[in-house]
Amino acid sequence: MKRILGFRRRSTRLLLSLLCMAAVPCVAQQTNIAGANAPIVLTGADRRPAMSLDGDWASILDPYFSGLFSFHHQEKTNGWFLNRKAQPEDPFPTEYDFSKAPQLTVPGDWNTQRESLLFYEGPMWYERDFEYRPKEPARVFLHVGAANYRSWFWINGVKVCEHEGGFTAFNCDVTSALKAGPNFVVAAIDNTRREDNVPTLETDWWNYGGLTRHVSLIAVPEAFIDQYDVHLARTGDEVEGWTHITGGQAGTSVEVEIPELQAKTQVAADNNGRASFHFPIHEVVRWSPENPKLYKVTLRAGSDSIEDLIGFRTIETRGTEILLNGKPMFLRGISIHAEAPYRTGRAYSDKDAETLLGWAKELGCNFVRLAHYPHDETMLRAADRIGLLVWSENPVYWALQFDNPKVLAKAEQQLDEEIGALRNHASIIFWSMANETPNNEARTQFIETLASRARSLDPSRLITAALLVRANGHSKIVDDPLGKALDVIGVNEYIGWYEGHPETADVTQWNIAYDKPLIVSEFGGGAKAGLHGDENQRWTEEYQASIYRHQLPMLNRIPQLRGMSPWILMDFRSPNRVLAGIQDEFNRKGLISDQGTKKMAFYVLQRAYKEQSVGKPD
Ligand code: GCB
Repeated sequence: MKRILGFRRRSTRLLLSLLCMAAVPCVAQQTNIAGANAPIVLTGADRRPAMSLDGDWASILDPYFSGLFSFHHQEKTNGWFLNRKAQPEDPFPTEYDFSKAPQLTVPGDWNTQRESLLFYEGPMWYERDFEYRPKEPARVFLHVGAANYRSWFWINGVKVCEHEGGFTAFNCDVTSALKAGPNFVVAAIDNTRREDNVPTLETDWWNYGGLTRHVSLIAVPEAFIDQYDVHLARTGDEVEGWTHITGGQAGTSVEVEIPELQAKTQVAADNNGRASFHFPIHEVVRWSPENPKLYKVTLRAGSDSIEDLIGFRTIETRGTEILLNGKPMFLRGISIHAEAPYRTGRAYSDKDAETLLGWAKELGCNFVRLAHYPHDETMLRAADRIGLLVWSENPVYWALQFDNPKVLAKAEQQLDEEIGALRNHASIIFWSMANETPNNEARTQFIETLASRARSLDPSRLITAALLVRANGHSKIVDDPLGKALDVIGVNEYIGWYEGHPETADVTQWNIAYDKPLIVSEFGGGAKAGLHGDENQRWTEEYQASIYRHQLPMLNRIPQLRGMSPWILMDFRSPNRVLAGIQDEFNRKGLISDQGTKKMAFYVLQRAYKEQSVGKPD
């Protein structure tokens, strides 16, 4: 039987290679990832004219990944990326057909689009037809806002890239694969959890799979600006930064202009395509949560230009203070997952961002922790616009394989993509390196490597991480050696939920080994919206409110406390949370239910924030 199958497959392959000889696209499809096919980062991708590929895509569920791998697990040359249509004269059966397959909407996770896919983890194929009319000699990139977790892309049967990491945007060069007229794009997305992924096997959130954020085509000239950084220098009297040009020549002139400030400079790119600049600015209105002023900034290089909206502010620490625009401040925050309000699923839209951040504003926040991975750029645009300071986080969560160099490389790649894409958002003040990682040497080295990489990529921001805390009786001890590598220490604690009672906070003392600003980046407890009872009864709104009431005075006894981001704004899906009738696969620590109902604790925190009775008043 095997033999016959083997023969059949070999002859099919032979036939297809003959067919392919006549069709140019088949030639390049064996190119592998990284190297020439590695996707690139485009800063300000959402500010470029784009042709949207959002909408309905055909989808084929492929749990054994037989569309890509042969029965001996070799990558197929005649996989489903060819998008074949069976012909009557074919001597072999074509066992897939995208035109007959059910559809999935992009952007969107597959889990919440079809009931049978709620728990699905594995490969899924996507296909979409589109017309393309080239305008002028240009390079074209397939922009993918995020594809969770691993993804492969083909245009007209030609492989254009592979990518790993579920929460960062990437751009595949599709110039030579596109043709004028009808085209098709095929993607395979695999959200299988693996031990050597970032994040790893265990997380406390839903592993939403698919093309979870916007997809588009972006055309740029032959020589184009791929990345840039424009920010206010810490001296406060000049703008500094750089641009990088791909495909240009040394000496290419780069112009940066802020028309409203009548400020402008011109510099030349060096041999590496990089042009650094700094120029004085006067009477700039500083960006702040109270006045989130954004300026139009235009960058021009050769025939390429991009206009971004950028706020100017400084952020630094002095002793245990966090200074925004030179002034000490207290960060009244809340943690937020990229979980869509009302409809559940992965958040991606302006509306999702405005609802979530609107609630944070209503709560009295000036700060949000966007946990536990980089959020969609729409969130950062909204935070810039609305005026919320942001903690942006990479998915180094819990116990990765810290001694595996391949895992480090994956984390570095995701960090590069996060910073590369998001670095011009005034709202972001912290790059967070990790969440609740185990205290051991391999871990410390791993995260120190990431921290110094983040510092060299972006010296203008502060580095933080959410650490675990040790306990000794009623003392909480913050002495994780990772603290040395951080500018701001984040700590998570669950007094009243995973340990003790809400009142335990009344007798808890804090012992912090670092003379640095401290943020309590998580505390909280679960409550089912609408469940009322005694304040000693778990899962009631009263119990959750009691946790908050006892936490706030305790936090006020920590002299170096400079902010907080309790866990969490809204209930979110997690497969770990199985208690029927209460959790039903949702983490219920939200101050608001997934259907938008505010719980009692929301108002406890809102009052403390509005009255500024927690932390230092402004
Ligand atoms: C934590 C994690 C967070 C969880 C939370 C919880 O410490 O950082 O991801 O969701 O606890 O609810 O247990």
